[in-house]
Formats: sequence, structure tokens, C-alpha cells
Amino acid sequence: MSVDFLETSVAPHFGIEGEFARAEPFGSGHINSTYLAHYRDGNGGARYVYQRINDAVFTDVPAMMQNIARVTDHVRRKVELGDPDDAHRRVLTLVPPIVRTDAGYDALRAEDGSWWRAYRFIDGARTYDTLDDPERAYRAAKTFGCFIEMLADLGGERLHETIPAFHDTPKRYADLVAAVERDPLGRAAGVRDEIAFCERNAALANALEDLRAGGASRECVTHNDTKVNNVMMDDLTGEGLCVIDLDTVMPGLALYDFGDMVRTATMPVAEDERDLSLVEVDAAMYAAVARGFVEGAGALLGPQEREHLVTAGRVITFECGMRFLADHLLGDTYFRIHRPGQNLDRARTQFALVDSLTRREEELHTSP
Ligand code: ADP
Ligand code: GN1
Ligand code: MG
Repeated sequence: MSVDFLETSVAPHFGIEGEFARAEPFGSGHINSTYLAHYRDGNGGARYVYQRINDAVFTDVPAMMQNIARVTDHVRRKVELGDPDDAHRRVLTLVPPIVRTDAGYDALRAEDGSWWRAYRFIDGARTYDTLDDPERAYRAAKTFGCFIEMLADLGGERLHETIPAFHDTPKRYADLVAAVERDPLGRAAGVRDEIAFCERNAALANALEDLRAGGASRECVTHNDTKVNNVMMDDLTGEGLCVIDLDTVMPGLALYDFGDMVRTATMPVAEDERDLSLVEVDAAMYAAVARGFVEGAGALLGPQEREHLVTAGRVITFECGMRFLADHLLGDTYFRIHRPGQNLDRARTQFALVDSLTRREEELHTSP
């Protein structure tokens, strides 16, 4: 359905050279809908990535697109200095619609009101949903660290907050409490253990905001969604190539990005795995993520922040688990699910990882 709409009502507005051949759903994101489109161009074909933007989540699409344009322009200037021939694979390139509706709008508002954008396809690279190789984890983490380091001198006005209070973990806790109280579908009775886990760990929710309030952690431009499948790795060399999924690039703490890398790169199984006995953090993977991110981010991570790296992993994993649990209680309206109970399973893996990180905190802290 959406693929047909893409072909008839979206793609023609982007004026991409060649003839649209077909498109298929692509990637495993929970929010937007991503499609890979193939074009015939008389020269072996060309591919583009189209995305329907979830405007229930990103309520100000033009502001988000302005952020992305500023961020990609800035990063492009830097990667062009280092590797001019490969720069188009090291930063996302938006393909604007033929008619731009206003300054900074690189997205299309289709006839049914839906928002769409297009990117050049980055070839010879892929994303991984889970990692088990420390070298790859090091490279992925370093790529995210370098990304925020490159944005440290962005300049100009503060970026728009595309989702306000996105990593405000105390607010995420309060939102969960409210969801439990509302319990519109009567699901709370089935998740008493998970709710009790959150109550026991409530104090953890404040850890990063306390660091910020105490001046130990300061604001910079961060990605805020540093799951491992948001960095493309080169097929030939295995190096981290390009940070993608830039919808949440906005002011934040470097520790948010480190924490979300820990959440996904040290998780040995799929986010919705049901066998929780498999959820145990691997110290070598953790050390690789820490080394990579710290090397990449450089001075952006202050000395006091470096003392709280494991804490960041625990907080952001806890936060994500609370978000999945709240969404389960509220009827799965935020994170896309492919089967009933999937958000609950996702919440459970997050809480199991928090447990593992907490049990092994001392060992991990000394490991990099
Ligand atoms: P989502 O919000 O759905 O996570 P992403 O922007 O992360 O959207 O894209 C989903 C997947 O599509 C990525 O994990 C990646 O594999 C692939 N992808 C996205 N953009 C590109 C691109 N420009 N070139 C090649 N693959 C891409
Ligand atoms: C969502 O869009 P995607 O799948 O990359 C979510 C992240 C969560 C993640 C959990 C805008 O990311 O915050 O950490 O799912 N993105 C948004 O897998 O809420
Ligand atoms: Mg993604």
C-alpha cells in the first residue's frame, strides 16, 4: 500500500534521474518507515532511500529537517577535507524535492498529508542490529564519538529539540508511573514484576540529570539514538563509515550517546529476545565500546563524565526499558510492533541488561 503510494505520489516529486523500478520496506526501525527504491538509469541502476516520517512522534518536521540539513552540511565540510572522494559515503546526503515548500524544508508533504524525504543510498556498507565482535563494536562506537566531536563547533543557533525532554529519564519514570495508574487496557496486573523492578531502581533515573545539575556534565550536540544499527559499516574494510538516523540530533549530554551504545552494542541478543538467561554483558564488548567512544569523542567527555560511563549505560538502558513498558501498557502506540507482547519483551531485555551492568559495574568500570 505504502509502496504504491511512494511510487505514484511521492517519488515523482523528487525528480530523481532514471525510471522508478520498484521499492521495498527496508531496515528495522521502530518509528519511521524506510524504503529502498530502485531506479533504472541505463547504467546498472541506482538506489535511493525514502522515508515516511512519523509525524506523530516528530511533530515539527520542518524544524527536524532544518537540523538535519545543518548537521549534514557541517559534517560534510569536515569529511570532504579528510576524504573528498568518499565523502558521499561518510555523511548522509538529502535529495530535496523538486519544489521546496519553504526555507529548510528538504522533505515533501504528500497529497495525503504524510511527510517524506529521500537520501542518496550509501553503497558497499551495512548496519548490524546486534554485534558480537569487539573490533566492530570499537569501530561503531568510535564513529559515533567522532560524529559528536565533529559537531562540537557547529555554531549558530541552538538546534531545535525535535522531541523535548527526550532523554529526561526522571520524566520517563514519571510517564511510566502515570501509565501504570491509567492502565487503559488492564495490562498492569500482568507486569507487576517489571513495575517493581522500576520502583526498586527509581533513583537510577536521576543519575545523569544530577551530573548535569552539578556541572559535571555539560550540554553539547548529541545524536541521541546511537543504537548500533544507526551506524553504517564498510563492507570491505569493516570501518565505521557513516552515522545515520539523524532525527534526534539535538542538544544533549555525551553520556546519553555513550549509554545508548552500551545498551545496544553490549546486548548479546535481539532487543525482543525472550530467553533472558542469554542477556549478560560481555566485558570485552563493553571495553571495546568504551575505548572507541572515548577516543572518538575526545575532550567532549569531561573527566567526571568518564567516571560515570557504566552509569550512563545503566541509565539509558533503564530509560529505554521504561519507555517500552509504558508503551506496552498504553497499547503499543509509539514503538511499532510485529507481534503482541513485543514491547513487553523488549522492556524485559532492557531490565535484564541493567541488572547485568549493575552486578558487574566495578569490573566494567576498570576494564577500558
Ligand atoms: P529508522 O528510523 O527506521 O531506524 P534509519 O534512518 O535508521 O530509519 O534507516 C533504517 C535502515 O535503512 C538503516 O538501519 C540502514 O540499514 C538503512 N539505511 C538508511 N539510510 C540509508 C542510506 N542512506 N544508505 C543505505 N542504507 C540506509
Ligand atoms: C527508536 O527509530 P529507531 O528504531 O532508531 C527510538 C529510540 C529507542 C529505540 C529502541 C525517536 O529508535 O529512542 O532507543 O527505538 N526513537 C525514537 O530500539 O523514539
Ligand atoms: Mg534507525
